[in-house]
Amino acid sequence: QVKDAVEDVPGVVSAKIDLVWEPIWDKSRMSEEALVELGLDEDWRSEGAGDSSDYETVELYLSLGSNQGDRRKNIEDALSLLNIELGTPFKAVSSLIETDPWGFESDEKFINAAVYYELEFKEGYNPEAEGLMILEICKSIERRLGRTGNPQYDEKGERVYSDRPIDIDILLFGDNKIDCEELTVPHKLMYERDFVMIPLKEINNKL
Ligand code: PH2
Ligand code: MG
Ligand code: MG
Repeated sequence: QVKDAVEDVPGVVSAKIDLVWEPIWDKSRMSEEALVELGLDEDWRSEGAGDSSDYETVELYLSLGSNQGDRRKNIEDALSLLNIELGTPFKAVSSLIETDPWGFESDEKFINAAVYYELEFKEGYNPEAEGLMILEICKSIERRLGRTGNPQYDEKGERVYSDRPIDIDILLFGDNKIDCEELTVPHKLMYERDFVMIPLKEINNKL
């Protein structure tokens, strides 16, 4: 179990926060009328899925982190919104672990988690375009949950981190390699970060 696995990992305070995930507005539980009213009736991701063979399933792994405000609620809200925006409920979510800030000084500890989705894309889809679409979904949810400001860099061009209500990062998007200005997949630093890898391996220990 994760709880045993993380005990000796530096920086990981505890894995004893279990996720109580009560969907606030889980699409699958809403009536057709409610979906239409909220404009959620059209599944932009799973459109056409299941009825034809020219769609493929692509595995998406995301990392979630919060060290400001009601951290657990921020993570749960992010999951609810991701389910809606990605058009499908997640297939797996990790435990929530509490971790020390990595790469910057802060008194506010993080709660971190990982989540796994299976998305349907038309064969021959453009990974970069779809990756950027997913990135925009993540960014818009971050803003909606109160994240403000743009990424900051020091004189050397290194990223300077700060406290945040929510951070949603794309870790893996199928086998796709994306390297453009806005997005690098697989996530550049994921394998160096216990706060990413512990929840991720809990979902899939082959990663
Ligand atoms: N995210 C960062 C920088 N440092 N440290 C922890 N413990 N958890 C995070 O999610 C995290 C971090 C940049 O996104
Ligand atoms: Mg991050
Ligand atoms: Mg980020």
